[in-house]
Amino acid sequence: MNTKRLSSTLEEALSKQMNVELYQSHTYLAYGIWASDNGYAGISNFLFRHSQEEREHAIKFMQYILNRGGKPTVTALASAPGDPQNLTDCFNKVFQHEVENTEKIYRLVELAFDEKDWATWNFLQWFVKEQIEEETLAMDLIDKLKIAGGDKASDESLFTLDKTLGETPDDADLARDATSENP
Ligand code: OFO
Repeated sequence: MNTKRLSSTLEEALSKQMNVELYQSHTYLAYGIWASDNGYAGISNFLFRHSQEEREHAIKFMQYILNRGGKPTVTALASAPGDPQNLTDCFNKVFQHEVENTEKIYRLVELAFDEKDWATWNFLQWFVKEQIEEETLAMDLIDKLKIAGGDKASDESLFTLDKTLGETPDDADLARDATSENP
């Protein structure tokens, strides 16, 4: 009896996204190594944690495909992108990676919608919310660096920024959780 509850198109697309998440993990690992090598212990800690999160995203896709009777495929990963030129470049690239990933998630949502596969559509909503958080987090990185003085930041403000990012939580506050007392 066929117990597969996913179309082959969605099975393949979700499996592809699992590998995209692994590549994101790969990328942040590489950026974390670059940051650590440049003496930014806090920023590298932030990026390593983020790399772990991306791996967890891949596991969610893997598990969902398996739960629906499909079989994901782990493919070869491309090399991680080269080292960023500086912190501004690093944070801009993190933001860019997240925006590109959001677009991929939206395409999957569209596909699930077109197929009227509401289980998959529902599964993907977790990722839609997650991407709002991740884009917010990446924008915060850019803002914090700008306030510290960007590429011309003093050693002292870079030291503080690095320390702050080492302690920054993995989740960003979302608009839906804001209240008038705590906007
Ligand atoms: Fe940073 O994104 Fe996964 O989904």
